[in-house]
Amino acid sequence: MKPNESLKIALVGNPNLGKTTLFNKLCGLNQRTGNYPGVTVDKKKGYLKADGKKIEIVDLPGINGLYPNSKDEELVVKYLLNSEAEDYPDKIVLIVSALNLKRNLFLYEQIRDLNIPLILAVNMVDLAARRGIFVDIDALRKAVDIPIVKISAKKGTGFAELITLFEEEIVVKPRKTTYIQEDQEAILDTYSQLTNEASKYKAFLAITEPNLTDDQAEKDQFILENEVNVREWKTNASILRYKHIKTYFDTVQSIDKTKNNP
Ligand SMILES: Nc1nc2c(ncn2[C@@H]2O[C@H](COP(=O)(O)OP(=O)(O)OP(=O)(O)O)[C@@H](O)[C@H]2O)c(=O)[nH]1
Ligand SMILES: [Mg+2]
Repeated sequence: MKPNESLKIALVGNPNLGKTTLFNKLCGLNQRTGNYPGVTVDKKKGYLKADGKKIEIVDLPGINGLYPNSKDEELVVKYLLNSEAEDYPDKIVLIVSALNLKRNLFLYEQIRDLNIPLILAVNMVDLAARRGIFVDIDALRKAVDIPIVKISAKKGTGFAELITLFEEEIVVKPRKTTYIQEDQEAILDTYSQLTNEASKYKAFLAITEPNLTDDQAEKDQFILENEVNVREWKTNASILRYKHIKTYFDTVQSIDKTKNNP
């Protein structure tokens, strides 16, 4: 962050889980929300005043993962990957829904590997409680090891804690790779060295996602020479990530089956 510039916080998450509802409440705005995915299609800026300081909040379209399947998703993924850009956020708030936690944690697992200062906000806790779905925040904090807060964007609960986290320093702790098989990791390391890409996961995305970087001819050459099966790498990465989520998920969520949960 440059002097005199305001802190920039970006709201990221799967579609339809309350990003814009949170954005509107934080910034006193009235952007469109709706109970279906794909309501937000562009990047929107707003401002929040906290302790007399102006904080910039960026609302984004929902994404299912870092493998973009539409122009809206591509906009968000490129924004997250381009850490040299002027408008790169200082922190990301990753919003997940207590109703859909396992699926939403998949995106968490991907974004975590970008090594960006990250806050996890578990939304919809009001609705989840009514349906008998409970998230053990302490267990989740222990599993993910990043700042985490429970909120209801609709009811405005948990906001004070969230805003405090906006201003706190977040130390990014790189972690062990979870998404690639050991025998493939050496190939990834070679690509990182060749391209001077410090982030292993960004190197992985460059190899497996044709639309995210420009040097396609060089990438194709590398893929050919190293016999990389891109489709297999991507499928394996998803399987390995879900396997990793399974190692902690049962400690995190409990369901009261007597309640009418869908
Ligand atoms: N019960 C409850 N509903 C919520 C909460 N937060 C958001 N909603 C509802 O969830 C729906 C989706 O909200 P949005 O804010 O449009 O979601 P979004 O993540 O911006 O969606 P996209 O822009 O499509 O990615 C709306 O119907 C909201 O009213 C919450 O904390 N509790
Ligand atoms: Mg939205």
